[in-house]
Amino acid sequence: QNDRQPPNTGLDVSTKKIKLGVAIVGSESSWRAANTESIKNAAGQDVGIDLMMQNAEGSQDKQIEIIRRFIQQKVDVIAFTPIVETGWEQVLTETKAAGIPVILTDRKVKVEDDSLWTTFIGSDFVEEGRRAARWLVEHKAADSGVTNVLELQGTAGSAPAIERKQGFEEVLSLSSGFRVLDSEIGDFTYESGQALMSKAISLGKIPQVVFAHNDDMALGAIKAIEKAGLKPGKEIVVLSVDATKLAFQAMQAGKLNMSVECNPLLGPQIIKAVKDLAAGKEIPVNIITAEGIFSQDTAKRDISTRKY
Ligand code: GZL
Repeated sequence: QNDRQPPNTGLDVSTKKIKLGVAIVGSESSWRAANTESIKNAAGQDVGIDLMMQNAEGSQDKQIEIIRRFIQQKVDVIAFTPIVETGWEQVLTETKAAGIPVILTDRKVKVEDDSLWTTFIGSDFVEEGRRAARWLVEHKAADSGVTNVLELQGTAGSAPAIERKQGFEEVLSLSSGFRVLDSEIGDFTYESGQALMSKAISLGKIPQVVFAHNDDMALGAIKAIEKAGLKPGKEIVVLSVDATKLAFQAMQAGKLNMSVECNPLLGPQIIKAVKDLAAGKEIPVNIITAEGIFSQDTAKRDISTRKY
């Protein structure tokens, strides 16, 4: 007597797992490591998800290759963080033709046809840039004359770099006491922050303030400032974004003045969106994470509550 198939009730009673393809940006920062871990953990805790995660190691071409492989593997949903904003039309046209919904996590794309992606889960980077500038204007009364700011940008063409710069300069332009003397392009790594800061110092262009687009570049810049015999956080004000544990440690040490929170713990929201999609539910087009700002005076108190 072989097992009888249950009558086909028409309901999808299959226990088929949802095949989720995730194309990770790379391993450029401690924020990224926390973001990747959050996605892995959230997927791993859900028995209904079969996670396939690939790392593009900072290359858009590799990320496109990974997405094409997911299409061949007939995944049910693709979630990825576009390394840069442009160059996605072709591959997203292919995912749409394959009927695979795409969740943008952390960073956005710029495409003509926004039906090529289903939802965005991440932060408001323009507001993060504004918050850094507002803190500066509120906490650092400009010295006599104009206070010069060195801006260390994240990966060229990436949404966080473009939008943090936009927000920072929008607020700074409202105050005559500050100006961005130089804006250099880094790549969110410690090494790029250190190299760009060393270069500015060796050219004799020592700023009163450094605004780094993420903590890893800020920590690299702090290293360069110390190597030049200067005191970061005192002789040179250092501002940053992400508010990782490393930033809290630097703030406790008095070397970093402030970091705007950018929440990497998107895993649970991504998995919920994936399940809702698979269940045919409507999901919001934008899911923006709530964030705050942290500075030296609260770093000691807050560090114990931090999860990344
Ligand atoms: C922002 C994220 C940025 C972080 C960096 O959401 O894309 O990339 O600020 C990370 O630390 O490398």
